[in-house]
Amino acid sequence: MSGTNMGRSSAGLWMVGGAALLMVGAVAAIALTPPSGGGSAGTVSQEAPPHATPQGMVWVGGGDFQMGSEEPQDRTNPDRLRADEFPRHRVQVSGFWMDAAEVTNAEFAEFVEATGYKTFAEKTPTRDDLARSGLDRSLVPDKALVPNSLTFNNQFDREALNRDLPQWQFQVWQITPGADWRHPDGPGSSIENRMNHPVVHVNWEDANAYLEWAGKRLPTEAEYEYAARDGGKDLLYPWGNERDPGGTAMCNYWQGDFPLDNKNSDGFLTTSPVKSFKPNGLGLYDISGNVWEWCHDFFRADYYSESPRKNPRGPEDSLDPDEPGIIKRSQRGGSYLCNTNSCTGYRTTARMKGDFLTGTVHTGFRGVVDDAGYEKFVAAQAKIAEQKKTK
Ligand SMILES: [Ca+2]
Ligand SMILES: [Ca+2]
Repeated sequence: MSGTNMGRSSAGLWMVGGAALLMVGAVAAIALTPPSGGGSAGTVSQEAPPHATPQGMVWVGGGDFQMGSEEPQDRTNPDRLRADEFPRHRVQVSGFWMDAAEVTNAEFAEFVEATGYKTFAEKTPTRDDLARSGLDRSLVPDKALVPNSLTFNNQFDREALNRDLPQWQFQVWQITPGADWRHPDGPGSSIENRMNHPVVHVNWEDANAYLEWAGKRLPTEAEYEYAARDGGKDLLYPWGNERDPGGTAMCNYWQGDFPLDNKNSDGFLTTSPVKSFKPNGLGLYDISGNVWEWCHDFFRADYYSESPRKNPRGPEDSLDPDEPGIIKRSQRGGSYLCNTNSCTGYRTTARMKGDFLTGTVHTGFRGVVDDAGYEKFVAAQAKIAEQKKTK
């Protein structure tokens, strides 16, 4: 979106007026720090997969790469680089398989049918439920105690929109009772014609529940960035170093002035069917754009200065300077609401964070499997196939 994937628990969302918006804290300023490590891009691996590559997945051979952003020559910062992308540091990633596409509504429906699973957004939360994300339960208003999720408010007040406020993006988001994965835009909407679109309104726990069933897991942030960079290459975007080569949008993002004017030159105002755009060199579709994707890691804006070199799995706890008390997990890749005047999340190095209990209309996920988890994956898939047969 918008610079911040806040949580349902964000105070700004249920308090009216600028004062509430200011309560959520200052936007992280770009404090450009010198890159550490420096040097060239990593070595691209030719490592072969240790087992047959599962259907619908691609092999990402392990290797070594420079994670994060290089300090730009130009301090006007046209790409809206954020302080959490620094310092650039060397990371080694072991090989893994990654879903070629975001998990779709059709795939999520299969999981729900097999297990009866109910997502967080479909259940009536208590104050204690919502407080699990770190929110002071006394701040939860009654109106949040109904099944709900976050949607983009197309009807926002254009006159009142003030983009000089910190976290101004909160002004175009709303808690929508009845919004969930089957009703992406709220009651009355449906996924009937969107079965091949990415599933949305799933929180971090919902994503993990699906992946546990499928014998997969969420990618770490390092795995995600390494894969988006086509195996650790020095790329600003998954397809190269130019955003719109030949004037063509290479992923589903927002063209025009967010949130006032969507020129829609890529043809999709909201989600697109997965695989509507060309994949990157590894065969990964929508690894930028369409919907944000949950990663395994807790989010900490300062993690890159202490990240271990080999297979980093994120910090022990989260710290988002924008909302310090809220427990957040990392997200990657940007969405159909990203543009140069909002978050530029489609860049390979762009990081995002979300309250782990809150799904949104533009957040989904995909799974990965590694060598250590391969047997578990095979067993899970065999169980799914067996259950299908007995139906
Ligand atoms: Ca679009
Ligand atoms: Ca995506």
